[in-house]
Amino acid sequence: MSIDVGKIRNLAVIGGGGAGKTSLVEAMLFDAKAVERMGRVEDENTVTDFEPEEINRKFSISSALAYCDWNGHRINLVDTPGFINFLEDTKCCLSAMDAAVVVVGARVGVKAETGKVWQYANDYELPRLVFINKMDKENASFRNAVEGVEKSYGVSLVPLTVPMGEGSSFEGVIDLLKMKAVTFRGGVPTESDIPDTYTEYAEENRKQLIEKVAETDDEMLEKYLEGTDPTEEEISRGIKFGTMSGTIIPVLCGSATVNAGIQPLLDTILTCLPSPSERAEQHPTKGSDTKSEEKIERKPVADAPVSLRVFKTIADPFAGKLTLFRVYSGILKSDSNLLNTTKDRKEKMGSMFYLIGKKQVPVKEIGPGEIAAVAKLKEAQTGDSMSDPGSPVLFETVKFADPMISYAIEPKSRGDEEKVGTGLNRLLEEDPALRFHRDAESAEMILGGTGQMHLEITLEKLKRKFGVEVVMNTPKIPYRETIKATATAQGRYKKQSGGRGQFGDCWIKIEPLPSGSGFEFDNQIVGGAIPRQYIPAVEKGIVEKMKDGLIAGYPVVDIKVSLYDGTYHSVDSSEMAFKIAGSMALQKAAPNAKVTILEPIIKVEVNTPEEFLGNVIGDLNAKRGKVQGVDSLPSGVQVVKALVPMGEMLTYANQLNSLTSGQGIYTMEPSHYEEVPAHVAQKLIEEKAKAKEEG
Ligand SMILES: Nc1nc2c(ncn2[C@@H]2O[C@H](COP(=O)(O)OP(=O)(O)O)[C@@H](O)[C@H]2O)c(=O)[nH]1
Ligand SMILES: [Mg+2]
Repeated sequence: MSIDVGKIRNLAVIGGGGAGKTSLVEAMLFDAKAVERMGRVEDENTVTDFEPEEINRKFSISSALAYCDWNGHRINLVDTPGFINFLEDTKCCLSAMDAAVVVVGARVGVKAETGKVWQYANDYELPRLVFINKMDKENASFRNAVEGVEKSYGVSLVPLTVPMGEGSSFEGVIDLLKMKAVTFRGGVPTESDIPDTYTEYAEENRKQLIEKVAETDDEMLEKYLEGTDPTEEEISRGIKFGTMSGTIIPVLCGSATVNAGIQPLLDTILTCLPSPSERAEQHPTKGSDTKSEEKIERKPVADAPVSLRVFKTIADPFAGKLTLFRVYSGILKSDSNLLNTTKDRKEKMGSMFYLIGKKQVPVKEIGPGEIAAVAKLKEAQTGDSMSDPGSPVLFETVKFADPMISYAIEPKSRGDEEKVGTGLNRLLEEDPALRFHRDAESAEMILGGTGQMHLEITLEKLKRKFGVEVVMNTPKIPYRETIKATATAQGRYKKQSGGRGQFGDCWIKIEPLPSGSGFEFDNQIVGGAIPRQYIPAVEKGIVEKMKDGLIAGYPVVDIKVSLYDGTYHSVDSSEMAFKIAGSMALQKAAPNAKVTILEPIIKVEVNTPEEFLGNVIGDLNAKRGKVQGVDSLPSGVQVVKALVPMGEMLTYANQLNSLTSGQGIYTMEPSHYEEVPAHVAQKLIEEKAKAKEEG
């Protein structure tokens, strides 16, 4: 029997690296008796950090699933990575969930990475709770952490629990709905009356809670202002309604590692976050019928054709591939035949499981709104839709960011090229942020990803899973070329000795276009100076030449080419000849067009304690960066925003580490292209010339 859709909660646990997501999932699983023992990240035995690369580094690299049952409900959890290098996976898993729990450390508060995942949750319009974790840590401050979230994301949080004491005097939480104290002794929670010392504090906070809830409903607010408090039921309903519509974001607090404040969190997940059907009412699952091409919606009901979407793939060289998916409609039975609508291929669903970390729990039927895994699918990849072949539906999918950085790689021992290729292609299946290709010209293997650390870990996995060692060579910066002046030129290709001749002749004008415009081709030939059938050939020749670059071998962008004159020969002219003429014309126009090189500029956000602010800014300036502004968070953390050339940021992770004694973190995203300074341009042109000489 599949699980009643009204009794399911699907949520991702998200937040910055080190906030305590993995520990929080562990505590929830333990309290709900899904595991017998509570593991610790330090002891390398948590349920959701099980890959060797995660265990060694003591942080999550890849999302992991788990589930528990609480008060007759099934809670499906995804523990996600928080580190900037691994957020594409987080983004994709979030797309399959109905809600998020955002974990924030009570001492450190929000970080640059928290902002990223918060934005993803906004993009999917996900209802969310905030959990302020690590209340037991020295210098923990519930208020600072809450204010940090409110100020950074422009929201107002509504505390449902507040701490009793902070840091070493932290003894538990007050549940403001039940008006009870929940303390913990040796990890066991005990509910009791609120101690006298905390009564006033509890009442004050409850009053604020009621006010904020009343504000969500005119009728309730009117009654409240007249002196009638809303009933318990009205409060609960108000919070749920507010959370679902995003007007309220509840916040709770506690400590994952001492198991404090976790049960109120589990309760709140049931009462405030939506079931798959509630979510679907507000946020329907949209797709298109691949037969009729009509836009359709799929509702999470049992009595409907099956449809699902794959949100993650795990590659295992021995056990084969695991495909993680969510069923959006109908009941999926093992061994049924489905159509992969993304690939238009049929596939049989073999044996299916629920996952709790790496443990697989076999299951025969998966109902609507449920999350599960299936082994050894051949075709299915992350993002694919699958459905009943009779009612094919293709769901909207997640768009992944382009890689931030690429390196040329090569196997340590010659002859391992094929092994590297096969292994990496398998890893590509499980990692949507990874890109791998062979450069057509140099035949080099190019590996692209979110940062140096991402690629290093990928190569570590390649070695562990596929037994082949690889070294990273020079990073590839995606420079571009463009022009700054208008120029005209003739391209004339003539070969008329012996056999059939070749003749093509064209005149072009090239002009700069605004940044980001790409390429425009304007055919101004009138009166047949070049016959119509040869004009596309001229354009083709120009486009090919643009790919090769004009001065340093980088693709040319943002130019307009007008073809305005030419001549032809009735026998010797051919498409080939005009293509060559087009490419010659562009090369000949180059010297007068002031060709320059553009470099990618990256938007960087650095978080650092105040004492290192000077170091960080000085270093960004030395990297030709432009600091746009500095904000400070309530926790004292300084947020520096800057625009910096990508070429200067390749090893920033390590540099920031030493600039800030390991306390700084950063996020990056591509911004735009800018002209490189003359000395950099010179260097790139020389490199190209040298590469040409060496052949
Ligand atoms: N003192 C204290 N440490 C915690 C708490 N939660 C997590 N930690 C520690 O913080 C570190 C990061 O925790 P982890 O769960 O891996 O964070 P994640 O990166 O968000 O998954 C680990 O050393 C945990 O033991 C907490 O509530 N109190
Ligand atoms: Mg983790």
